[in-house]
Amino acid sequence: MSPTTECRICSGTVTEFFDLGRQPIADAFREPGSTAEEFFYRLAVGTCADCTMAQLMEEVPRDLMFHQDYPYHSSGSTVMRAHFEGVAKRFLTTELTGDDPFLVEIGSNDGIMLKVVAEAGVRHLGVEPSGGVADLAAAQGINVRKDFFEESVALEVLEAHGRADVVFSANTFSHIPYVDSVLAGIRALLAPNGVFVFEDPYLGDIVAKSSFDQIYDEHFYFFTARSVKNMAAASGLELVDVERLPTHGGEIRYTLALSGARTPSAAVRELLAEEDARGLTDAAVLEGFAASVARNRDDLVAELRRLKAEGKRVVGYGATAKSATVLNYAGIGPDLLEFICDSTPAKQGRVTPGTHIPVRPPEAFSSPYPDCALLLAWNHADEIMAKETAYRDAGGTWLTYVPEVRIS
Ligand code: DWN
Ligand code: SAH
Ligand code: ZN
Repeated sequence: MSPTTECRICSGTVTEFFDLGRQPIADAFREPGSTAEEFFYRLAVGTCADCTMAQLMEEVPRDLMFHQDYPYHSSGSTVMRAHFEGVAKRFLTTELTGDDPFLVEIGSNDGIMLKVVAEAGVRHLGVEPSGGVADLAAAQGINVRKDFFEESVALEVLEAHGRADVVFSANTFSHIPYVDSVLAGIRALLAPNGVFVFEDPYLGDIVAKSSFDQIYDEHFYFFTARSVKNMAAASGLELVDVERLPTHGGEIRYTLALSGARTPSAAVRELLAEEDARGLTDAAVLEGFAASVARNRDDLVAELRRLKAEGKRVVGYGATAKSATVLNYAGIGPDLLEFICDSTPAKQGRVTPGTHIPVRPPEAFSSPYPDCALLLAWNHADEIMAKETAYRDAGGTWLTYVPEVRIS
């Protein structure tokens, strides 16, 4: 019998379909030689028989993940900067054209999106609990409240600033287990015709691409149109639009409105029908995913061992949060991966959680180039390949593991 737990959305029964073992906090990069005890939990994922929501079986306390030293800086990718500039500009010409509009962002990080809204002189507020990244946004003139978004915070924002025309959240709503409080807060905060728009990794893409490393402590939920529709309905909100996005390996931008305020688009109906036809959250499909991930892991370890036996130097590229899952699940340490290069100053000079692989600045990559690079930031492949053409010209190869293990 597979383990079960209670659904965080509807109290139904969640049945586990995949166990990724004992895992550390994905973004807890450590000082080398630190003797402080590492926090570990069991990373496993299941789906609810009633509302279909895919979710983690265990919750990691939020303060252990999101704090002053949270190291992920959204603005580290040029492609993501352009993406969020596009998001902001679209809001500025659609939802934010009324009299003195107001936008709230949940999880504004270093201000990658709000910068554009602030520069346009539009009223805005970011709610961001991680102090270091919140300070980076504030230093650019962006209004930020250092807090976890929840109902009580939403009511204070409402009191101080009035109703919001848009509540936006990227790669954050899926990080928050206590959805009832968040949606109650959003419902109170939204203007009668306001929208809650959020972008998060799509379970349909994770399954199709075997991108199992999207599963880690911060990613508590794995949304589908069906599960989001069910979740929204329970909170007096309605799914009125969906849009597939290429970001982070395949995401969906969901738009919720107050129930009855807007007419759901054809795209919602079409995606629901597509998910039903695929049987996206059926046990057989999810068990097939788990089996293909286990194969993927075995292939990756075999490839790294082969390269090592041939005396080849292999390094990692991009010390992502996702890489904690793949490295710990596959047992890949400094014996197989010499170091990982990463452009984020807060990660450099540290070692990876659980596996203790050194993280070095990008310059380490070329001095001298390795024989092979494991592309851990596979979702930024185009951007990274474009800036590292000299590596391939020098004979270097890329090792990828999503959707399958491949050297190119
Ligand atoms: O959902 C989340 C996403 C948005 O960001 C968070 N829970 C945490 C984080 O996840 P991640 O660390 O897996 O995200 P990325 O965007 O895949 O991380 C890319 C990493 O690679 C960063 O550490 C920066 C680095 N990088 C680099 O060294 N050179 C990135 C690019 C584009 C580069 O050229
Ligand atoms: N929106 C950015 C950041 C994603 S990283 C982007 O798409 O790149 C996730 C962010 O959510 C972190 O900055 C984290 O501090 C923040 N976060 C986590 N829990 C939150 C909560 N309950 N309320 C608001 N922000 C939260
Ligand atoms: Zn449920």
